[in-house]
Amino acid sequence: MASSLKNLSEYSQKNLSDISNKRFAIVVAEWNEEVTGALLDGAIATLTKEGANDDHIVVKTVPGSFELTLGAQWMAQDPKIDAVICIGCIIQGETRHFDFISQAVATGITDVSLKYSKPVIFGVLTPDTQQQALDRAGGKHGNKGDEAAITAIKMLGF
Ligand code: DLZ
Repeated sequence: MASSLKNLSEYSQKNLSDISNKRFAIVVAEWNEEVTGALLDGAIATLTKEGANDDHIVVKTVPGSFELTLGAQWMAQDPKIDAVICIGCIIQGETRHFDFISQAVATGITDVSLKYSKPVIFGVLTPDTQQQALDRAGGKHGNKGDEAAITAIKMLGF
């Protein structure tokens, strides 16, 4: 009966779970550093605001988004790490690099998450232009690094 159905909001977490004992790894791509650096700042600020201990956040860089998957795997295989956040920015170019890298990273991150049965968050922007990326890295559309951090916290409270 429609009247007995709950609204989705009744199932979702009312408050984010306690993360003071959780350990996070953030893997960040150096390509498009202006964007990924801002996303990283957003992710760290949000984790800290939500109660993560500074000492429980480890940050590692990789050269480009293509390398995020292996970096995520190296972090996820550490039993002390509870969640991994991958941050990258792949800008649509004139070559097919964009398609290959985006597809590989999305699939790779999913595989790592399932392999280690822990949240591995896809904090990767795939905009057409650098301006669109900046708009989502602390600009007019907010900071997707914040959202990646919130996603990790929500998954830890599953
Ligand atoms: C090669 C390349 C290109 C063309 N564009 C991007 C990009 O927009 N964003 C990004 O994170 N990385 C890019 N890369 C680098 C690849 O991710 C990777 O580092 C190299 O192909 C070496 O494996």
